[in-house]
Amino acid sequence: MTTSEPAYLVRRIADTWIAADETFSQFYELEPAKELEPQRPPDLPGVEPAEAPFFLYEPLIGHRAPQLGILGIPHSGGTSMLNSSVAGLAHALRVESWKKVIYPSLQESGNSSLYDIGSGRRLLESVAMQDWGTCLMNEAEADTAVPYQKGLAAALDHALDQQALLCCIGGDHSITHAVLQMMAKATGSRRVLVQFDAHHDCGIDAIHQEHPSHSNFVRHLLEQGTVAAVVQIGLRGLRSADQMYSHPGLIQISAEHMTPERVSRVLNEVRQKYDVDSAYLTFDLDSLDPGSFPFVDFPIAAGPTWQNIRDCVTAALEVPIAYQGMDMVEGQGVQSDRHIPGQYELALRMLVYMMDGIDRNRRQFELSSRTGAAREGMLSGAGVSMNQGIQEV
Ligand SMILES: [Mn+2]
Repeated sequence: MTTSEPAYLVRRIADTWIAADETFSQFYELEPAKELEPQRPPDLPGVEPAEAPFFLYEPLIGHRAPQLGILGIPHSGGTSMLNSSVAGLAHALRVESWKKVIYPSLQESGNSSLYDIGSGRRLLESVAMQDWGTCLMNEAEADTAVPYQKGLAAALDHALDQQALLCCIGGDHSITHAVLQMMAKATGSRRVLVQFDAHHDCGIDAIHQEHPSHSNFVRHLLEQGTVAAVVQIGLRGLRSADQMYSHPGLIQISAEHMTPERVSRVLNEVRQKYDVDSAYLTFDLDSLDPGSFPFVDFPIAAGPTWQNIRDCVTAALEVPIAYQGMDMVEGQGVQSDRHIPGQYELALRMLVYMMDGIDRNRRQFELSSRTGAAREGMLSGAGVSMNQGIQEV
């Protein structure tokens, strides 16, 4: 029989702090200590802290600074759907996440993680994450395109300062345009947008096309040169001729043709051909089949399976390009926090895979950037996998 020891802090009730061992089979009472107090979210102007954070998880003061910040952006001003509830997605996912509690580790800057008992994978184990709260909507700017500008700018600044990645949760898909426009970019840096979506979001509309919206922001990003290339994955459905769009920087992998291998190959080709050195991931929930997740404003049937799309997201994050942030958008809000449809668990599960994957990506670059030579070797060697590059370090 192995001896057990306190591994996770599970509760603070006044001066009684409770810890559990690795398997949650034994519980212990701990002496309160400064380093075991929670790290409070940063005080960001224009951002309201969450009433309770994602997964009820708070890193401890003794842990390292968070390297993945979660930010809600409850904006629906960029959608064409009347009375859309997509501003409520971040809240719905946060409430859903409270059913899957993650506890901070007592030994090191880790946590009790989440298990996907379908795939057998353990997720988020070493991810130093923190819920930063929800952007406040500036009523005075409600008619402008970006009424959440103040909060988003503060969160992006804080992320840059802490060398953390930002995970935004929409809102409609127009938030991706604002995030990419406001996110700092080194001079000469070239970025690729990796987009999971059923639609191409490149719409042309004789009247409204000057305003970036959820259905045309990709065209704006390409024409402004905000991104060097966009790789769209999961597209499907019929379009009329005037709904088609092409651009030298637009690369598409349809739902029928998407596989993890293809995503990997195309992104590696794009990295070389367009000389990109950074990436941003955006996940539109309508890329999931409406049978799996029907709570979107513009569903398109015959989507990929959950396993395929998850494996494609994972493959996209394994490509040796440094991701600088990500978002999830276009899911509807819920009527009542007490009756969240079961499908929201799937949206949350996808978010967890994205967070796990982007943190792996971040760590690969953190490791490799300690020795510039290793990074050079990794980035220039076609066909050299991330793992080989890292082992050389
Ligand atoms: Mn979209």
